[in-house]
Amino acid sequence: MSLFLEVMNVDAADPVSFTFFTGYMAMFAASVFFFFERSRVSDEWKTSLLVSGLITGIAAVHYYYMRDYYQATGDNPTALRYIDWTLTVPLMCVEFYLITKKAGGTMNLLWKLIIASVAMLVLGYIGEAFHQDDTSSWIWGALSGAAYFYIVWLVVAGDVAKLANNAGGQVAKANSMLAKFVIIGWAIYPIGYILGTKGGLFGYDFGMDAGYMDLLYNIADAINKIGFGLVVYSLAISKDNAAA
Ligand SMILES: *C/C=C(C)/C=C/C=C(C)/C=C/C1=C(C)CCCC1(C)C
Repeated sequence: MSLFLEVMNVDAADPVSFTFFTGYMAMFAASVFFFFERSRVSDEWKTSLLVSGLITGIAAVHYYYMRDYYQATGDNPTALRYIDWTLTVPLMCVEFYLITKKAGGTMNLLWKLIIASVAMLVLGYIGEAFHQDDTSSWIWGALSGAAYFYIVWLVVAGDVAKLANNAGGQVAKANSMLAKFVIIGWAIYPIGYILGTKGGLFGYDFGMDAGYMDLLYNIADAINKIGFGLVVYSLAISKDNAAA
């Protein structure tokens, strides 16, 4: 067992290393699932399942490299992490667009979601990559948080929610599930940011190892990326949407 794990470049006693490895496997398996199931859903949902598989697939590739980076250096693979997010979070916005499209979801709304998510990530990256050791990291975190709350507002009460509620039925249900992921699942990231940043919250040092940031990010990624895909999948196979 331990030899196997050494060969695989995983330290089983280190929860960060371990979750990089299991995260990689989980993302990979989820992609296989979404790609195969794609052929089973009606035409109108095929793009949604493709996007779900791309989200977990892109994450799987990044996890493969992030695990190695962490194992070799013991540091946060910050750049790889943010490249992953900058590709996958806009794709999660595309999922919102696709489920509300029939009820009138516009490209304009999609762009609002994408721009807000990219702003959230760029501001967070600046805080993490350049200010992790100084107190101004909280300013970047707060600016990033403002973009995050704008997304929360869009999906809970703004245009995304309105469109989904107009569509009603399974679409409204799926949107409120996805919104819960955004409110609860996505909130894990700023917690990781605060705990992993020295002097990150109003100058208070939580004294946590930077590795805890990655541990929380890894757990959140698995919940959010696979969870989002599964919500969309259950919408696609729900009775309302059974292939005609
Ligand atoms: C698959 C990856 C996902 C869903 C990543 C989501 C990331 C966030 C919601 C990050 C949010 C942050 C803040 C709200 C403030 C601090 C900086 C961030 C970037 C960690």
